Amino acid sequence: MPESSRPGGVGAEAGQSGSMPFVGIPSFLKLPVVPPDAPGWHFLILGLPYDEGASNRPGARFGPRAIRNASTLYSYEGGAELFDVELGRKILTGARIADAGDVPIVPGGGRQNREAISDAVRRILASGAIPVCLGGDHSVSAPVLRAVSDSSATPHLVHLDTHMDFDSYLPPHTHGTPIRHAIEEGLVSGVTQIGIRGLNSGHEDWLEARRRGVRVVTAREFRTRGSAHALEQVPEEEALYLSIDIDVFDPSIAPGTGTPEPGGLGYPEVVELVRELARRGPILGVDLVEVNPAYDHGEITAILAARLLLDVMGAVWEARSG
Ligand SMILES: [Mn+2]
Repeated sequence: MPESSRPGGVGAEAGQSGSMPFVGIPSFLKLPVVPPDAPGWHFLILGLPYDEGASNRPGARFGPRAIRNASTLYSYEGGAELFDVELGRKILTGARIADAGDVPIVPGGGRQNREAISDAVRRILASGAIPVCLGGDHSVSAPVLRAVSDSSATPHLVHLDTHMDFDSYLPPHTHGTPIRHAIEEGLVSGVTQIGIRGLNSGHEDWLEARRRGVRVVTAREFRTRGSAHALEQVPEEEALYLSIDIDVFDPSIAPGTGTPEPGGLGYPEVVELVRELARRGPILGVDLVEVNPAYDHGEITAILAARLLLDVMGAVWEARSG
């Protein structure tokens, strides 16, 4: 086992650290699996295999497993040697990351599932770690935000998505409604949406979201005016929560999702945006939702999701470490 294994990483005795990506048990990055309240971790990965909020094509319940499996691509040397050639430096050096497993979702669980999600996130926050949640459909963001706003500051929500998720047409607690919940319940201090496009965000909902102070940067605006314009919408020196719906990306690079929409963002500009966001305010928690392996091809969506999560954690870690 190489000396450089991630601090607290999986022991060589388990055949995880130092093994090839295709060997071993696919926790996130093949890191140790610990309870959500395990102390001493900087980031805890939490799977939310829930997709009963899907309004159309289900299957995002298999997202956490697909992302974990894809993440093993980056697990050489226990994930401790993440040298980013483009940055010219290692990322996540010294960061203690573990996998807190999945929330025990049950079919038809409704409120029980939402409470179980909030409970697990509360436990992670109480342990001092930053929760990094793998969806699941986007309805999971509301119970996650409930836990975040209970446990720490009420964050400003930065929401990367095709859709506004501010729907008044769908029943409550679906993946089209988490942003409405977050605002109506006072779980967030404000919302900035980036990447919005397509034909499935209703006009009335659009108007109402604007009336409630939601700042919207469409995909077109983002392309033409750049990430600087998007960042201007995010208040300075406020705690942030980052919710990334994988469908914010163009379907050509992220086909594995329930409601793809042409004209989406590319990977490099999203990573750049995330780095700048992390410098702008402390990021209290993250979710990445709507990866649906049933519609994926060549695992490209899952691999994109896994890589992006490493970038996000790397940006948060770098901002935090100064
Ligand atoms: Mn969404």
